[in-house]
Amino acid sequence: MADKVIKRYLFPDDYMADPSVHVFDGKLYIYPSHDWAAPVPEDDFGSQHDMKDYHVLSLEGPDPMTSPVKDWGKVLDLKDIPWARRQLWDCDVVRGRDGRYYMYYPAKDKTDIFRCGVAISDKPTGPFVPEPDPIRGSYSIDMAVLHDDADGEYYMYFGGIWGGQLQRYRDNLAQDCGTSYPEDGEPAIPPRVVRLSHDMLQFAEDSRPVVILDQAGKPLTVGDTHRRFFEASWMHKYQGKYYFSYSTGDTHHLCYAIGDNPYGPFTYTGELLTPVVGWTTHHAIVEYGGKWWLFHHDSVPSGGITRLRSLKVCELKYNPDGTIQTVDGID
Ligand code: FUB
Repeated sequence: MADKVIKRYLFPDDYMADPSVHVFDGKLYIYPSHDWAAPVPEDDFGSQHDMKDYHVLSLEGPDPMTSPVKDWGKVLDLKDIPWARRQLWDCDVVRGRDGRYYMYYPAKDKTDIFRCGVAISDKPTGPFVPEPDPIRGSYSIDMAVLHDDADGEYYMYFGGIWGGQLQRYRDNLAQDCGTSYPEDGEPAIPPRVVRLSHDMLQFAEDSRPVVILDQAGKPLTVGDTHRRFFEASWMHKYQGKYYFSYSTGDTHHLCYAIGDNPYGPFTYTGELLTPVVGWTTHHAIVEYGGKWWLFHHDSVPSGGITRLRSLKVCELKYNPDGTIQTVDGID
């Protein structure tokens, strides 16, 4: 049963989506994708999401439901990234060991393959200076990074099927046939997790599959489209447990699965947010001011146009057993 929860459109001045949200030194920062009315025909690869830059937003007060939101302007531009050709999709930003801020972002390279870039700033508000090359061995989309307080390491979660190109890879190797999906009864294509190198600029190891199990301990299958992973990874910790959350893409649910360590496996636990208006759904979960918040997007303000999405926020509540109360995406 989904709860009707009061929500706020965070930034009516512009179309933004895919929020990643962090609190640095007590202040809340939002790192969204920057939507625009790109004149690109819509397709199943998401070509219509032809974003060209990133902005940073910050919350100028204690309450996400009412405090002003400040736009710090353009902090990274596609034209300044030597290796990238198009489509700056969902990014994330963390504070590194050296106190600088590291942005991880997907973009298609000159051969139209998604890679992960890194850009660095002295401040959480940018501007971010891009590294000249993408991370070696990186692929697919939707990077989200956990700085784990248990061991001090940084773990990146990534991947997305269909337009996100994750189906091209098996065990980190691109397949000759390009695109292939397992049969409906086989285990679903998993997102990936990888520990970052000490200098934050490369992978410290080969990425591993993020396995999502059902309550009986079996991996979710390809045909289980209302629960299996599609895109939009996010990781947060609650009472020592690791909550991996994601979108089911073509069935439009935001779901979560719980594990005991950053690598998983994770057990499917439930739905965070029922489908919103617009094809994509995407989110971040963060604790701020003693409460938990769900940041996400929908396409209501644009009248349902998929490539023009708007940021929203609402409170997220846990039950005493650690499960999350489902939020109604339509209100
Ligand atoms: O914004 C482009 C893509 O749409 C993101 O990478 C996906 O997660 C979906 O929200």
